[in-house]
Amino acid sequence: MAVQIDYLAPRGWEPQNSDEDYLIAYFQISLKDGIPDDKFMDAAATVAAESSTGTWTVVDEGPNAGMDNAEQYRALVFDIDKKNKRFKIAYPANLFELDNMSGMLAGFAGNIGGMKAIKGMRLLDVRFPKRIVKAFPGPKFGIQGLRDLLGHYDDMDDKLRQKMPIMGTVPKPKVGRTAEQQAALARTLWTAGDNTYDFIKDDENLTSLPFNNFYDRTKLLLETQHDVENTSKNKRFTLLNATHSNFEEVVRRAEAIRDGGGRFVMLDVVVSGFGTLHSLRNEDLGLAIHAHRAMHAFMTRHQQIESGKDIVDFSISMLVLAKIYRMLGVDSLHTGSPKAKMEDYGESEIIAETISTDVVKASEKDLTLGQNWFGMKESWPVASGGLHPGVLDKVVEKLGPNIFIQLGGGVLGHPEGISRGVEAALEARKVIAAGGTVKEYVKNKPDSALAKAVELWGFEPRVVY
Ligand code: RUB
Ligand code: CA
Repeated sequence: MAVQIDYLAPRGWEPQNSDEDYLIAYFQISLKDGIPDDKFMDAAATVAAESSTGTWTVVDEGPNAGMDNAEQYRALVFDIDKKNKRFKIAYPANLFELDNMSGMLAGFAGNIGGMKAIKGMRLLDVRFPKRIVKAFPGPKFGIQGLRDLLGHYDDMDDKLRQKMPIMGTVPKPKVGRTAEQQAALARTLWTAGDNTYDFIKDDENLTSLPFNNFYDRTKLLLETQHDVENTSKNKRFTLLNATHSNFEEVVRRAEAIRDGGGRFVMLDVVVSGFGTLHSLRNEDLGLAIHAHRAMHAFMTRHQQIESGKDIVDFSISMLVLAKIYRMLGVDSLHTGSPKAKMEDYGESEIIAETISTDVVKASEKDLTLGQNWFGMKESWPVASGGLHPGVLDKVVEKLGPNIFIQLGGGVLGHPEGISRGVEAALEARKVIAAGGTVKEYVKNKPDSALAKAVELWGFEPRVVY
């Protein structure tokens, strides 16, 4: 781990004007068995070296070696927490090509994952400086923009409207329906209850299949959407999955959505890659972008983060990915729902806050450096996975009203059928907006669709194993 430039900041050093001049990354590492703890500082310095201007050994320092720039643009380790083996690294912003996410990631989240002296490493968070935030497009619509697109609740006063999440369903079985059957389901969802259900969304593995072709589905669903809109006050969203490994086909699909009068294109952003998302956003087709995040767990999942023990795997937090996706321009992003996954330490709350507000404070408890977005539009957090009407007040309490709530099984599995499932979800939404609780409501209305949902599923989310 010999390095000739000093990558450790002097004791007590903090970056000045950090949001102007530095990208800050926050790491936790553990050392390989057999490597003594006093090598921790060397390991941290090597992370900074390898991810900025250095390498693992002393190299030629001759007149053409670029040592001056290497010194000037080097990253510095600071704020070291030896107990938890956490540290921060300050990268001078100009070490990076400001509008190139792939290039940046190859630095601060690149080769360092292969360091042999390290047993586990997690990139906990990254705080992007103003000039990098400003170099990216961000979401096209943001919180208010999507509410406007829906023309939602025109007859209600604005206050009530701001208290209501946007609600919709992913068909289950996740693959099975033909395009015609999916359009029929959309009509059922949109016309149930008081006709205010907002969206239907493709599931991640429904792309263009022999029995459910993307272009047929797009045409039929958007026709159904427009038909329903003609007879009700509210606009609707159809989140059509344009994901394809060929970017030209992604654009063709997005154009078909635009030409059919759609408002949203869905992209599975992890499997598609950062470049595809950035480029799709730059096509600026007038569509909002919905981000599903299948495969993220292969990057973000970890063990023992809070236990005080050594971490044993290599990962990048969902918080980091979520910040990147906001910068690249998603209008809505799956961010998890409280308690619905096996591990839960409040991560979905901090991620939701981070993508949907302008200034997020740093917090040691949440393992976040915070973020100033300098006016970039917000992305809507999508709470999904194991949700049902009985739990919605808790979800809104934790995540706030500016969220998408996706209920797949939690609507389609209602004991009295799909329409009653929608009714139950809409009842829950109204109760919450009025400041009530689901518990109270079902006590007073034991025959309501919501009460029947609660009889089956209770008041807690279903843990998705
Ligand atoms: C949920 C569903 C979504 C997952 C994705 O269905 O199909 O794909 O929520 O996971 P259901 P995440 O409502 O029946 O559980 O939201 O964590 O990315
Ligand atoms: Ca799914």
